[in-house]
Amino acid sequence: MLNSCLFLGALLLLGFGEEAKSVAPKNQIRALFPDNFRWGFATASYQIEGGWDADGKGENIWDRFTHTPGNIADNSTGDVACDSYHNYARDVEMLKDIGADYYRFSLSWSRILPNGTLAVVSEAGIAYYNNLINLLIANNIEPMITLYHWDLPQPLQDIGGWPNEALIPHFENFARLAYQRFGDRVKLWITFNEAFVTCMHGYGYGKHAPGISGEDTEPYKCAHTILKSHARAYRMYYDEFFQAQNGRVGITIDSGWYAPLDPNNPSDVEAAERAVRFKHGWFAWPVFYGHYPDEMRIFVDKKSEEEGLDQSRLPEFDRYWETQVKGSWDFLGLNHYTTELCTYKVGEYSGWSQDQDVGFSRDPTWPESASDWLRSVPWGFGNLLRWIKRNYGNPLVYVTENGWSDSDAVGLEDDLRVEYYTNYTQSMLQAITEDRCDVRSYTAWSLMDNFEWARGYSERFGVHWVNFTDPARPRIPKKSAAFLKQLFADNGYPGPDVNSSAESKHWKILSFTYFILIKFMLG
Ligand code: GBE
Repeated sequence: MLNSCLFLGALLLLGFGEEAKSVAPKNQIRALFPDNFRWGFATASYQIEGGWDADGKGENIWDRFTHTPGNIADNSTGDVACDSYHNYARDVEMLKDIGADYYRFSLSWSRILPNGTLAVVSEAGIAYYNNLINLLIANNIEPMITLYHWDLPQPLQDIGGWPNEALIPHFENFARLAYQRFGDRVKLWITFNEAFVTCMHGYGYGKHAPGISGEDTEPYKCAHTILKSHARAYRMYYDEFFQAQNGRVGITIDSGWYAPLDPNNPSDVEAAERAVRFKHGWFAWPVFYGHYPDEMRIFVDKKSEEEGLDQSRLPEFDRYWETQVKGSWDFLGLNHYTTELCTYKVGEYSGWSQDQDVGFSRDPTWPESASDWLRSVPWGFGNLLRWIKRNYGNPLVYVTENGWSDSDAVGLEDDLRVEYYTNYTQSMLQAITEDRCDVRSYTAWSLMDNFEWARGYSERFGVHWVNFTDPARPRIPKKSAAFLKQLFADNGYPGPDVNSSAESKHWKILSFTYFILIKFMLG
């Protein structure tokens, strides 16, 4: 009670508001996360492992895509990447050094099932993950597994990929094998990472593997298959494994925060709300409620009709699938990076990005990263968390990614990343402490620099520097690694030593005044 009053008082003092654009200077306030809050790092198989054809691994869509010239900014591939296939022990050492509670990594489907199906099971692939899992556990770091982080086996793309519902049983088989072989030790499962990106970038814009452009219908079909596959993997865990393994299964959904360009213009306010529903709601609404958000249904149905189609481009779940998909979560995984401004703008062609009638922009004053889509807008994070609380009934949230990119030139003194992590974790802390959002863990992206998809190695997201020209792929901690190590150890911002400095006396008096005030207000 005393602690939370002090914290509230300090927040009042610093003028935190719903859209506060500045945050407390770090280490000035005592602001701690709940005692059971957990900290970790994330990576993904294709981005770090390398060993693209090692020990019988099959070809996946990212192997095919990067081996086709012209697809990747710097013409690089993930053939070697961080070579974590050989360096995983070093990865665990870094996690240990930094004090991570858990490690979120993904399975390469074609390392385990070279053809994507149960026809061939690679024991070498399974052994790689067993070694990693065992070493993590030996070091008291909990494994959190993402089953699918974008690297579909090529043979499954050859039958149509995610727009084809034939993939549902294939994913179910892969998930079952993973539960069978790792589930005795792994208790946290994420079925899909950012299905939005798989569907829009892979099958809509064509900027990610498999490089298909078909924005009008393909992403909607892709999302539909993925939601059904997720639901099957979730239900099957409860039917076949939960009793023996007692783990938890969720899905990771990505979303920015979408704010009105002009908060005093009602159509901008509506556009922003529609944007969150089209982005986060596309996947989360079915998982919580069994159907797509009403706004999506109304907009896409209407446009499909105007286009003279005899059925909507947005598919529907029948009764059976509605009950399968609805409630298929134990926790909500959230990847959040940035914010965009929204205004009403009539769509120009057919497809998800135009169906919502929203025009997007960024405030030029928002600090820039090395990625054109990523600006630092800390208050957007808190607003998204509060939106999630309001719209889904305060679900248990694990933040499964959040991070910042810079260029090679920045090197080890990554001050902007430190600033980003400071400001974003404080915005999250405010949502937890003040607004009671049920967020229980935070995962930084990423443990180390890695293969940034279509951007190759030109954008670095790591808190460890990786030298990609050295065959040994050495990793060196950046300033941000030291910063997060301290943050994890302190479980927040412990503030100045209250017994020593003169400044602290001033804080004590102010906090006490607020404490009395709040106590008085609360009766
Ligand atoms: C996440 O995506 C991913 O889960 C993770 O794998 C990734 O490394 C990390 O964030 C950082 O990006 O040339 O038009 O394709 C835009 C975050 C691609 C959302 C980048 C795809 C941001 C969606 C560039 N975007 N990403 S291009």
